[in-house]
Parts: sequence; C-alpha cells; structure tokens
Amino acid sequence: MRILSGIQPSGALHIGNYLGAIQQYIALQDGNEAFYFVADYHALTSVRDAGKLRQYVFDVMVDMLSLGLDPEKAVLFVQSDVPETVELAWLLSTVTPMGWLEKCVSYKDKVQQGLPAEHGLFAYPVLQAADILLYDADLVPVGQDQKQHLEITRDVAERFNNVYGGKKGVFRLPKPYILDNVAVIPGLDGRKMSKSYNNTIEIFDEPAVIRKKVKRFVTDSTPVEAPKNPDTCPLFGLFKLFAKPDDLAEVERRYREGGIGYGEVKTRLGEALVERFAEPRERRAEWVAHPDRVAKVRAAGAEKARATARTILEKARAACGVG
Ligand code: AQP
Repeated sequence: MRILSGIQPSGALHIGNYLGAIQQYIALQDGNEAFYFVADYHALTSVRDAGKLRQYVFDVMVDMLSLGLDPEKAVLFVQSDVPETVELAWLLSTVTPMGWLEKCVSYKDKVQQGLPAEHGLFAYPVLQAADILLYDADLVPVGQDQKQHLEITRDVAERFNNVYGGKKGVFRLPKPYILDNVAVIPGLDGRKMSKSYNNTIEIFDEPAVIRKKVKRFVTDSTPVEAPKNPDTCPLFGLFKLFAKPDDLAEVERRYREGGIGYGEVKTRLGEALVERFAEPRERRAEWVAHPDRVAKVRAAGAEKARATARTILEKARAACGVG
C-alpha cells in the first residue's frame, strides 16, 4: 500500500504529534511504500521568518529520523523540494468550490486565534489535497483534527476525476488512517494538545522541563484517598499510553480503590516520558552533530519523491490540457 503523511515545521514536535501521527508512520513504514514529508509550504501560513523556518525544517527531519523513521524503508523529504506540489494545487483549485473551504473548521479556528485571514490559510486544504494526490496515496495516517481536510481531498479528487478523468480517473481516492485511542491527545489544559494553545509537552524538551511541565496538567479536586474513574481522567489516559504494563495495572487499581493522588500520577508520567524518549534523544544528538548526513537523507528523499510526483502531475496536466 502507498502511505503518505506530513508534519508542519512550525515549532518543536509534541507528544500529540508523536502519538497521533509519528507512531503510525513508524508502524506503516514496514511492508508498505511510505512517503513522509516536512510540510514547509504549509508552515508559511504561520512562520514568517526564513531563518526560523529553515531551522524548524532541519529539526523536524532530525526528529523523524531520531524517533525511528528509516530512510532505507520510507521516503523522507521536504515538501518544497517537490515544487510540482504547488502546480497541482493550482490545478485542483480550479475545480474546488469556495463553499467546501468556507466550511473548514480549522481555518475558522486559526482566524479566531488571531492568524490573519489570508488566502494561503484559506486554501490550505487544497495544498494538502495536492500533497496527497501527487503520490497516489492509499492511506494517510493523521490525528482526528485532519479528518475534515482528508474528506476535502477525496471530494476534490473525485471532482477532478469527474471533470477530466474519463472512465479511468486521474487520482486515487485516499483513506484517512486514524486510531481511536490516539485520535485526539489532550494537552496540559485538557483541550487538544496544540502548539497554538500553548498546552504542549515537547518530545525533545530537556528531561527536567518535561517533568516540570507534566505537573501543570489540569486535574479535578478529588482527594487522594477517594476513588477516581481512570476511564474519564485525561491524565490517566495519557499515562496509559506511556506506562509499562505493571505500572499501569497498579495505578489503575489504585484509581478505582482510592489512595493515589494526581501528583504521584504526574510524577510517574514524567518519568515514563523521559524514559520513552531517552534513546531517541541520544540518536538525535548524533544527527544534530552531523547535518551533512541529514542533508543527504533530504536530497535522496527529494529525488525519489519528485520522480513519483512528476508522473502523477503529468497525468493531471494531460487530463486538463495544459502543457
Ligand atoms: N493533539 C493531537 N492529538 C492527535 N494527533 C495530533 N496531531 C497534532 N496534534 C495532535 C497530528 O500530528 C500530525 C502533524 O500535525 P501538524 O503538523 O499538522 O501540526 P498541527 O496539527 O497543526 O499541530 P498543532 O500543534 O495542533 O499545531 P497548530 O497549533 O499550529 O495547529 C497531524 O497528523 C495531526 O493530526
């Protein structure tokens, strides 16, 4: 199967990105044809400093490599190394009704948060459709927040196929791959973990910072000795995703019986996070010390991605009569 997904270089990656997306990238790189990219064209909608953007692109490449994405198995590339993407975005734009974009929740949210109401932000789902359709993807691993955008990708592909595709169609219709237990990872304040809500725990923060941040996790005021419901507690929900089985069973039992305070759970979550990312942290230091190796991975990825992208773009150009 062909797998495709991307991550914006708009700041340090957080554990919502890891659980909601990168873990699935890692699982799917075996036995599939996987393409994973750093979405720098997309990040231009929020990052307005060239030096910062370049640094973030490097950081996300390094993060992906350190967390276990393997350039021998998956194509790792940077979106803007494949400029064919923006040409396809234009072709798709010409068949995308305004109404489809106007109903996008993500655009409305971002404008409400203070981002300027610019065309790039508004047309973001069309660029995303181009990212996906350009690689004939079957499956797109993402978090729940991307579900609506994926639906638009399918609608745009279908529309283009209907207008230009003849019997065979030009584009394959991709499916989202969203795992229920990690679809929406809560942040420190209980809302979706998100850079723009300032409620994130960064994967590669220093261990001391991770331990301290976890302490900010918002909980209710149930006293230590009172029973608590682990099924509805966001703190437990996160702990569950990182704890070792024995620790998990013990904490769950003490939740139900009473006798565990949120402070202890936060401490244990902090430790579990530090432990989980200890090895990737070491690998990360290696990659950062060798930017030439990162550049090599990037160049090789660009070449492979571009070769695939060109074929599909040519099909689309021929179908609509340009070029
Ligand atoms: N809290 C989350 N739970 C589950 N999945 C998540 N993802 C992001 N946050 C969560 C998934 O991570 C992938 C990459 O995300 P992105 O690059 O599109 O960044 P984002 O979704 O824009 O991340 P933020 O932190 O929420 O950034 P802002 O605040 O700028 O919008 C995607 O698959 C996403 O679903």
